[in-house]
Amino acid sequence: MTDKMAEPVIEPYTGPAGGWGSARSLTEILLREEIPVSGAALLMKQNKPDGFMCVSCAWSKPKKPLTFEYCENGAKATAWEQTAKRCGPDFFARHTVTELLGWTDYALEEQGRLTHPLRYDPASDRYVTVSWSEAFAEIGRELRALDPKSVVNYASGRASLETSYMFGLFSRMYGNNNLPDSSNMCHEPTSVGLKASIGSPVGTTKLEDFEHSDLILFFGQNVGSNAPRMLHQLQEARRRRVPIVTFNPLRERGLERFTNPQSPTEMVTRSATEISTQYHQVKAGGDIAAITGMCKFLIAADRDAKAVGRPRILDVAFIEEHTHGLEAFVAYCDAQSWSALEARSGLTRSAIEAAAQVYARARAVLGIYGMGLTQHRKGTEAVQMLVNLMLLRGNVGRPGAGLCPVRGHSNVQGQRTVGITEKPELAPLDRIAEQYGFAPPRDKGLNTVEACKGIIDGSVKGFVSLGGNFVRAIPDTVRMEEAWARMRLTVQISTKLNRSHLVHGAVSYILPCLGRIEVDTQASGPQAVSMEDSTSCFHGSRGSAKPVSEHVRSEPWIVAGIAKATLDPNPKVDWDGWVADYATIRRAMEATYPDVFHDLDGRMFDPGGIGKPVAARERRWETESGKANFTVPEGLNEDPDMDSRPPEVLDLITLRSNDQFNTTIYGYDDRFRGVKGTRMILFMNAADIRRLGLSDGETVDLETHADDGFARVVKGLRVVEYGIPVGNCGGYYPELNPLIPLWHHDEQAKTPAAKAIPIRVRRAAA
Ligand SMILES: Nc1nc2c(c(=O)[nH]1)N[C@H]1C(S)=C(S)[C@@H](COP(=O)(O)OP(=O)(O)OC[C@H]3O[C@@H](n4cnc5c(=O)[nH]c(N)nc54)[C@H](O)[C@@H]3O)O[C@H]1N2
Ligand SMILES: Nc1nc2c(c(=O)[nH]1)N[C@H]1C(S)=C(S)[C@@H](COP(=O)(O)OP(=O)(O)OC[C@H]3O[C@@H](n4cnc5c(=O)[nH]c(N)nc54)[C@H](O)[C@@H]3O)O[C@H]1N2
Ligand SMILES: [Mo]
Repeated sequence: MTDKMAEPVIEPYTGPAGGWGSARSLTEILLREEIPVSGAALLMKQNKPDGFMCVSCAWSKPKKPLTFEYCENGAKATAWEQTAKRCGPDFFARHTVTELLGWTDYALEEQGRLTHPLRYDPASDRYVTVSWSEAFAEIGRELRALDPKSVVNYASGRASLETSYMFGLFSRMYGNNNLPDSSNMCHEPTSVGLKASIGSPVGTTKLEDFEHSDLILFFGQNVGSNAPRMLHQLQEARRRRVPIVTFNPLRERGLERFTNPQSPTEMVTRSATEISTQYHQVKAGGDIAAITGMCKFLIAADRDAKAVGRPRILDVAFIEEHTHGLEAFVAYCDAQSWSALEARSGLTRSAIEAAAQVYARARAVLGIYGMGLTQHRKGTEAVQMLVNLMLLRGNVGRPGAGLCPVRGHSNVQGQRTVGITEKPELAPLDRIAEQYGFAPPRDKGLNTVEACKGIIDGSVKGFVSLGGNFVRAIPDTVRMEEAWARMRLTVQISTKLNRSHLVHGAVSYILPCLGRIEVDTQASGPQAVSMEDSTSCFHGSRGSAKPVSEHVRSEPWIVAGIAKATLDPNPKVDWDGWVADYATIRRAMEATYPDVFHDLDGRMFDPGGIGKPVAARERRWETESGKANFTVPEGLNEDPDMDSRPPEVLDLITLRSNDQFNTTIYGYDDRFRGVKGTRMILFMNAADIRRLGLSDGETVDLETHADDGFARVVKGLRVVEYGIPVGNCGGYYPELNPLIPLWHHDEQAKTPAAKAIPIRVRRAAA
């Protein structure tokens, strides 16, 4: 099936982020999902205390929400879930799985919400309807027959704290710690890097810090598309004349200008707030070099100040009392030459110094970052380099200052908090053992990359997915799809049809679940769930839309169903009681994590949420040294092979458009980047286009530069001349995932390095 697409149009976008473009884009999606205007009233409940928490990004929910506390993309995510379209038994009767494999991601999800539990039927090559009891009975039988170590239980980051707690417990009672989640592809370098550097694996910033900050640094996060509600905090900061210094290879519209669609004055006068005051188009993978340059400047300036008795540049008192390792870090910075720093970062010394000068003057600095820092082979070191910069002036653990990793999925951080982790040391296994009277496995489980390796080598035979679209989101798509189909069992708990359902194992189930916006009624009445946002606040969420079908079930109900069918009964785990009343799950969570969830059930609807204790925010450093650590990177490159590449090899950045949520494609426009009607795009610098003998608008193929014996090719991309550094190019995720070798990941956190993939560009054969 082909999508109904107009001829692609590429023309520079001159408008701001937000504004009328945002209002138009939202109207289009409400119409397309056939949502009547009255249905749009649901949006009024989004991110409100006593309403539901947005299913899109994890950005913080304020204490005093705006009348419309949602953004263009959050509203699109709600519309996507609330759609009037249904993907039911008649659809699966009409289409074989082989046929559906030829459909685009867009076309698959556009069929609407899944309505019935489905089992793959090899005889007809179709998914057919089954009863829930049949589904659980066979899944249980299959899981019991498999070695628990050969099964992976993946979570995608959207499911609630309650469901995730049950899912983690199920995995451990079954016998493994194979609990990767989407965080493994996302902010794992944050969890690893921040933990080692400051002792807390999460950001130290709270929403109120935005009101006290006097400088914001922005590294590799595309706020306009991926966390648009943050634009309100940024706009407020700009009104107070707070400078915003951005490092990003692309000039992203949301980081340049914003018109608040909720401000009638701004909309009518078409006025916009300038967001970034300095914009540094760092090369992909050049942040370690850029930040090293800033630190080098600060250290030298501090020496000069000290020599002549002027106020110091470094926060000497903080460093003395709270940090470890400054000396080695200073030696490292001193040893780097400006020419190397310029070459690796792609920025001039004066540009780096300009950023450092603003930083040196600021009292309270926020360091905000996203996938531009984490998705590199040295992603953890890049995160830690930002920490170094912040430590030099004591910008951690005081009002207005702090590290602010912008998390992805709306509960991805919370899933880690309640035990979705392959690292046994991160789960309170002793307490779990005592609480539930069983011996949880103590061996390390599989993370995403290890799970993929296991699927390729055949050691992973079963995969249970709590949401997500794993096979589409991971690297090396072509190799992985082939291996994926060799698994014995694949079970997907999902809301919409996606490619991971179609590249199925021998026994394969799709279990349709309620989304967060829907009413979830159990024995004790309508239920609420909870989640954790990007600033470590827990919030309650209550759905109000009518469930899509009488056959769909809630995520806790489905997890309990699988658990009961698989495990021997355990009198200490009352799966049915939990499902009947989710407050009892919250009480169980509180018993496992008494310091974290004190009275979660009583307080989760408090305006602004309940803050989780974050030690580093209080300047308590839970590290081995007992201090905040300066760390020295192995080298300046975020990819150790960068220097040895032939000149025709470019570093490919995979990006999200303004019209997608991860592998969910809402449409084919990327308004802010001036692209309409296609996603098969390659953004290139004009000089590279000339140098490689290509021209703007031409069709090209890409091949990965790697000598591991695998040809990785994506064909048919249109060259678009774009303001991107020489030597870099950009295109869309997930279409370009077949180009990422599985081994191309962060060395420490194992996050796939999706931001600087070495590729060659070839003119497409005529
Ligand atoms: N609407 C919408 N919202 C989303 C999502 C979505 O797909 N759609 N996804 C959610 C998820 S799971 C996540 S993790 C977040 C992702 O949100 P982001 O962290 O913003 O991730 P990306 O879209 O991958 O874009 C990263 C940015 O980094 C820049 N960049 C690339 N390489 C480098 C580099 O080497 N250095 C620097 N400094 N910058 C670089 C890119 O130009 C881009 O602007 O958003 C979440 N929110
Ligand atoms: N090249 C490249 N690859 C990347 C990235 C990149 O920047 N570049 N980013 C990475 C990142 S940051 C992430 S987080 C991963 C994302 O990887 P995943 O989290 O695995 O993928 P999603 O696309 O978010 O999952 C979409 C599916 O989730 C299901 N779903 C939606 N809502 C619900 C719900 O409420 N409950 C349940 N049970 N299911 C639901 C729907 O069926 C939908 O089809 O991709 C990673 N892959
Ligand atoms: Mo993510």
